[in-house]
Amino acid sequence: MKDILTAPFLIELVRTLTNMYAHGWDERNGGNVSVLLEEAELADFLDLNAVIRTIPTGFAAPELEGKYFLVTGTGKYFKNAQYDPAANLGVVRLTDQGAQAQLLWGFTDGGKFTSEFPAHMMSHVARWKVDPENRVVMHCHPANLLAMTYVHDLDEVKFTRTLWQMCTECIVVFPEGVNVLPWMLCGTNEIGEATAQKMESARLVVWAQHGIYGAGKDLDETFGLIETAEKAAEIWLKIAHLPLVNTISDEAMHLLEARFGVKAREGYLR
Ligand code: 2HA
Ligand code: ZN
Repeated sequence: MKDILTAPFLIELVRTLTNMYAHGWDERNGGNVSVLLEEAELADFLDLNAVIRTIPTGFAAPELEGKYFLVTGTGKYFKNAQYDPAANLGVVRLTDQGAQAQLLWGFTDGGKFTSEFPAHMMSHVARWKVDPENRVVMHCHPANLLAMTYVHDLDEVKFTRTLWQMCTECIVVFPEGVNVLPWMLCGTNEIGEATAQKMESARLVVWAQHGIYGAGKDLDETFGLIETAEKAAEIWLKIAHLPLVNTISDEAMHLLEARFGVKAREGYLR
């Protein structure tokens, strides 16, 4: 059996969490990440019959049966993951259609997965319907996107168009736009279901006055999505109070669509 601390999936997650913390997106215990793992990639590192303990999840979905996830722990600080991965992270296998999580590694101080586990698992299920390759769900609290939700209309078309207009790359990186949820109580199945529903039409879901969810095929793609939206929000906050002289026109957006082979969300461009 190889040492799991040398597993590429673990090293990549720890590097990503460290980077997210460095970006200021994950103060204290803010944020959470889950990564779908294949049984074959885990089998080199763990005895998959050795269940440490079983933790109830409080939700179920048939698509989750037998799935493995590497996930951040509740109350854990991203900044500490690199120093003690085994206390801050865990590997679980979902059984009983997701109602039970069998801990196979990690959460060594008796902890468990993030309080946002429902939103993560329901978002994975939602993304698989539109993208069977989706493996990552990421949540964090980037300051500029968060600030924007206090002063910008939360209408999804308006919010998306503003972000697209802030950097040329935005429409290329997230042509489906960003979906937005109003403020809701976090950590509940309700916000999990609402997030998952929004995830069916976009990989980015803003939680007003809280943060953002991203989903993608891998950690780089998902990090990059959030990074790009956050950069656009930063630019918007720099210019929103100034007289607007220039912008990226819808005509220019159509040129970007053609040049980069992307299609903007239906009805979002004129
Ligand atoms: O505690 O970000 O939404 C981690 C969170 C909750
Ligand atoms: Zn949060």
